[in-house]
Amino acid sequence: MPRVYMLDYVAGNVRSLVNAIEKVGYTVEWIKSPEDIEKADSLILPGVGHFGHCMSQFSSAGYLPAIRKHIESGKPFMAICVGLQVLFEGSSEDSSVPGLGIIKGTLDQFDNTSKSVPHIGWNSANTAGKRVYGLRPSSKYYYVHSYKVPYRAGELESQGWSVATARYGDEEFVGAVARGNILATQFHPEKSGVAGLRVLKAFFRWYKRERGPRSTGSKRRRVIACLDVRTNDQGDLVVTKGDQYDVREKADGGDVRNLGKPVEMARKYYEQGADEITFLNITSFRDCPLADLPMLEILRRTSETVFVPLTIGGGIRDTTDTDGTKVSALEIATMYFKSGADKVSIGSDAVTAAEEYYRQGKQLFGNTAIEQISGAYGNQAVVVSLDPKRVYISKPTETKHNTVQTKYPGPNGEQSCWYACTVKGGRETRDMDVVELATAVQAMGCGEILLNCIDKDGTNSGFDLELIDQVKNAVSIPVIASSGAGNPGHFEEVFSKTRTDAALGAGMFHRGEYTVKDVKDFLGEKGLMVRQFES
Ligand code: 1PR
Repeated sequence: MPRVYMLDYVAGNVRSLVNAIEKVGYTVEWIKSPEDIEKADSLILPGVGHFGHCMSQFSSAGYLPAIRKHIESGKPFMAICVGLQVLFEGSSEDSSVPGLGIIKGTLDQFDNTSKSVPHIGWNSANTAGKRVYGLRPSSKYYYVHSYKVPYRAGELESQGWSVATARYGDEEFVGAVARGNILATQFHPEKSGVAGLRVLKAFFRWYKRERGPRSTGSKRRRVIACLDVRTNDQGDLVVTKGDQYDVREKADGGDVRNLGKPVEMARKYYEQGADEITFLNITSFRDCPLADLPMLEILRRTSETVFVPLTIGGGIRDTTDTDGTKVSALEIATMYFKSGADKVSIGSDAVTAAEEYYRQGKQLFGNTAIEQISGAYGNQAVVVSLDPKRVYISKPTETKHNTVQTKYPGPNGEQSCWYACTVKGGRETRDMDVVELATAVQAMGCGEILLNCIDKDGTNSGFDLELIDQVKNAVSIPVIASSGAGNPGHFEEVFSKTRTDAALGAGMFHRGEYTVKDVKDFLGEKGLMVRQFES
């Protein structure tokens, strides 16, 4: 297989990119020093994370002159996400560090007053009719970023760049640029299903032939399939599903419900058109060395066939390995990212961190798992999973917590409730409500909230719209509605009645009652925009 060369630095999920490149027929050779760049006849700059962190890493490892030289020599060069951003002159994400300055212009942050930031999801890369590396106006590509290059018509074009644009809310930004030997995408081709693989294929086809490209030329609802994974009584890692978090069969000796194998099920949902796959490791297995965690192998195998974003949750906290070594949450997250995850999801540890945040008068010290992981990999890589439970009260003044006037009265006719946060899979309830938790984790650098609901989990009775409204109104980061989906109509309901950014289903897919495609077809029929799966 022909080879392409990729820069090896701490840049989030590079494994998925390697898998995608292999999928389109090439092998990846790692660049480990500036001297390697000189010898390489192509260069791929992957990137997830922080502009300043990324530039400082290149600079301290002595890569900057070699990257510039490579680009100027006319050899093929491809950059992805932060890789695109560093080609510009600078970014307000870190104004103390200049970019490479290959392209004129600077980045700024999306405005979050009327939309969720980061911008996470499927969007266009519109080339206004020009042919640019397989980009199609009808295709959707996966974006995850807080900073963007604002698009000003004609500006980049006048410097010879072909530009593909996208719109988020009322902001138009640069989705991809190409000129001569350079292709840079703000979206992740390796996470954009067949449309993304087509871009990689087109770039590498051009690269292989060593000739120029033939021409240099609103928001979609995300449907997520979630797999709760745990070890069953026989010691096998299985997909399970609870009713209000109880995953044991009511009969048959109360065994852990076994609904199938994680890797195979993830692939099935990807092929049905899932926009993302989430694995929640619902019991933390700590009886083997961390490096041998079975979940790492599951991620590695899943990322070979699943080309949409993967999130992994469960057990992400500072811990002690079986040999007594202390291992930080950041190190655990790094293992997951290296194995193919794009995001990590933190549950119990986020509640503990939020309690400390309030105890310290809302001060941040940079030492929580959320701050450390988002500092290294960007806030889009950190999801916090909330496991709230309804607490009914007869009137709002009875509690200090943020309450909801509910349409669904409690057992004694109570018309108000608040949502209490829980830890350890709902086994312990804390004196903190969801609004307090969501706003605290947002301040720490969490980029997205996975909003479960213990009362609704496994009930097939629809999402808790009151809970989703309360949290969505409290934060500016994206919210994923979870728990209670029983049919495609529930997805339509949550998307049309709340401002949720994504919705997740589990049991209805696992039991084979509906496919992800059924849900997306139904949403499409109802006039809601969804990404269609391209085969
Ligand atoms: O606390 O950081 O180790 O993370 C543990 C993670 O495991 C948390 O994200 C927590 O939500 C999850 N978890 C723990 N115990 C359970 C359990 O079910 N016993 N599962 C559990 C949470 C809930 C959803 C589920 C939706 C949709 N699963 O992810 O998929 O409710 O279900 P439905 O559509 O069938 O209603 P930490």
